Amino acid sequence: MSIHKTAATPGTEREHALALLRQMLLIRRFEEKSAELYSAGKIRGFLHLYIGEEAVAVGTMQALTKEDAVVATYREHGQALARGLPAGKIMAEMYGKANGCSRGRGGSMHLFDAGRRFYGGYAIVAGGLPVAVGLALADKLQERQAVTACFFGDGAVAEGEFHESLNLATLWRLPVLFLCENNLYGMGTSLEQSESQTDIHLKAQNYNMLAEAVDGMDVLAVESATQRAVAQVRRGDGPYFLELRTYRYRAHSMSDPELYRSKEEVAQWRGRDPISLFDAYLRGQGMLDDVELKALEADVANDIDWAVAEAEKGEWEPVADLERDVYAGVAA
Ligand SMILES: Cc1ncc(C[n+]2csc(CCOP(=O)(O)OP(=O)(O)O)c2C)c(N)n1
Ligand SMILES: [Mg+2]
Repeated sequence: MSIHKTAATPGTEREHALALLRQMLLIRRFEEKSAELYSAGKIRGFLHLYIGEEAVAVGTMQALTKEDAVVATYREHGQALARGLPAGKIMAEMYGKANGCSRGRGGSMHLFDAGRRFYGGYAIVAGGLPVAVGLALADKLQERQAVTACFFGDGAVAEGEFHESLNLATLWRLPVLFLCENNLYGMGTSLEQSESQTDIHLKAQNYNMLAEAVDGMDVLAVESATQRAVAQVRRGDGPYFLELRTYRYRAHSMSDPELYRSKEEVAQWRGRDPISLFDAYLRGQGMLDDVELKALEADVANDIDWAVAEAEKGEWEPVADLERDVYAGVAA
């Protein structure tokens, strides 16, 4: 592990490191609260938690600027928070309130914020990849110096859109950063049961792009690999692919009895919890102590309280707006 300062979090090395820790804690506490609110019936529909994968969203996002675009999946609270969407707008969205980032029409799986170039939130597995390729094509044609970062799971590899998107991105030398969150499972199916080649970055290399695997539990490893990859993409020679090896500690969604993996396996990965790992590293460097951690946790808890208050006080969209954004008419 070594700390790199970036434009996203300027300041001293220690300030940068604490900002990374704070972002990971914010995601973790936000999601723990979301699970609680889901059980209380405040959040409905689907809810897919990112707990265990925080280092991926936080580490990658450090290498992006506000001109860059982001496309994510239905497990995207972490990316949205790390991109800077206000926690209150995300929570209000999950409540289905009109002050949510998608006006309460998208819910947990469809967070969106065009102003921050955060283009979803896709419920369809691999659905975001062609969108990312299209965004990058538009940026290239309009000569904007932007990179499109596209997150997707290991499950997306089985979809035709994955292969079509990688192929076109190389062929047209598009500025896409493909970020595969390999958490070893697509719902209840393990990668080993579904793929003949489980080293996913090797598949990407077949499309003639630079690709590598990264320890997705180590926020600093993720950050430095992404910085290298983004620098390469910005050179204009085409896409780059990172396979981020990670693990989700919670079930696939809120209605999953988790019969497909052993408690021992989960415990083993919990031993490499990205937050605990980074906490231990920072203490070893003399950059963190109990007092500092307590202050960070209190600060994050304030943000979560504020987010829930925003969602609680938000209004429901009026019934009169029911047909707003509905484009199809009834045939005469
Ligand atoms: C095209 C399509 N097929 C099936 C589904 C049902 N489905 C929802 S999540 C999921 C698993 C995806 O796993 P992965 O891409 O590894 O992401 P993870 O949930 O592990 O983050 C599946 C099959 C879907 N949403 N879209
Ligand atoms: Mg997966």
